[in-house]
Amino acid sequence: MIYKRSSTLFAEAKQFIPGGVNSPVRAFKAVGGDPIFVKKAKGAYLYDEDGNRLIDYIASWGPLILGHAYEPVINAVIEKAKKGTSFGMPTEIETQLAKLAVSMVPNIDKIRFVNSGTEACMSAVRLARGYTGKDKIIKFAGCYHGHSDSFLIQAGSGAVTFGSPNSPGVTQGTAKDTLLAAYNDLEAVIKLAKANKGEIAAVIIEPVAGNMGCIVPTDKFIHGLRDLCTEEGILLIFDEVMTGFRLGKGGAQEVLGVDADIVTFGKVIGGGLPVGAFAARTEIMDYLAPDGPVYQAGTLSGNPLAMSAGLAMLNELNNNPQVFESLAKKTKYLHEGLDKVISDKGMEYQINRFGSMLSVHFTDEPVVDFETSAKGNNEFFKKYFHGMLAQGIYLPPSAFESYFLNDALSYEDLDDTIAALENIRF
Ligand code: HOZ
Repeated sequence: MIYKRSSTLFAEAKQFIPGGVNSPVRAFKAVGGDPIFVKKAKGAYLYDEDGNRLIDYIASWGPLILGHAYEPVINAVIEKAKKGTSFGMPTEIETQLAKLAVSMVPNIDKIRFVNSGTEACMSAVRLARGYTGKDKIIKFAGCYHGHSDSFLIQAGSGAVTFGSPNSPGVTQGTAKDTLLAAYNDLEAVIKLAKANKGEIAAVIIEPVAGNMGCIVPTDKFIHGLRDLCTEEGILLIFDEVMTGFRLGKGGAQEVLGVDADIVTFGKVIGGGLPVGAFAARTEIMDYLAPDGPVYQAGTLSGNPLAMSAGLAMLNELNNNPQVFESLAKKTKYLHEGLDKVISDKGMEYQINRFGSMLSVHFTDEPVVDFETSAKGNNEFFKKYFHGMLAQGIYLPPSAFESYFLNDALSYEDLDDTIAALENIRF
């Protein structure tokens, strides 16, 4: 496949946009080469500026769970746009989406819409601090909760891809309130809670991590966190930006059987438009302005186009919950196919999977946290990524990102993907 026009467009973009991209991981720095510029997409396929068709495994990093340009979502947005694109005033559709989301997700009574997952997590932590009257938070190395200051401490995703998990520009003052533990290490969290007794507002976690590859929590860890938070009066925040409305109707809370105190959303809840949200029980949410003292606001929050995409998407998922099973089956099929091919090649590797999230790691050790994820052989990963790309398969361009399958993928697409791997020489 030829990617000439993409390279030309990238060279031009670099003159006017830092690094040529508006989100670092898109720049392909972790895998080398020039990024692909997309012209359009439909169903499971991306069509790039050079006229290539690619089977897509990132689905815009998660939102497009039913495939690209999904008709009910597109039609809802078009109809809404004809009536105006932004008012900065309340609209009925915000309540419709709120009502539906609250009915699908366990343990939440009210939800506030924002524009991105970053905003959702940033606001959730502010709310937790205001509600508890405490300052410190605990996060996990390799978990990514967006790019607000408190979270850029051992952050996953693009931050760690570029070797800057701690960003300049985050003050010592901010950093000192973020305590760090390793994922799946309950003892470490217990120690932090004891050493900082009465000072911790919240523990924030990706309940299934997707920003250091896909990492699954052990039962002991995730249930232990819940118990610890309850005992210590700490709020447990589930960052379900990736997992919400993807692992099941009720997200990771439902699938793992653990109740969080505050839940954040993004991606699927916006159906491919910029939406984030955070939600909790009434007593916590009523701490938010205008009812409570914790301030949070935004001109484009609850934007009608974004709400219409989110509502159409959640309606589809709510009415057809078998989609989650279908996706999990397809992901298992892909996992087993890749597994067989890589093991036949005699390589050291791990494949992690949960629901419709998956990641491939070239290491002999089980990948259970950031440290074990970082041991992956990036030279093999680069060969794998470019070998697949050359055959029209678009994978996340970093070993620290998860695949997000979409239900438009056919078994033939999955077979083509597995066959493509067979052709790669490492
Ligand atoms: N690191 C983001 C996903 N985990 C990438 C988002 C993007 O580049 O669009």
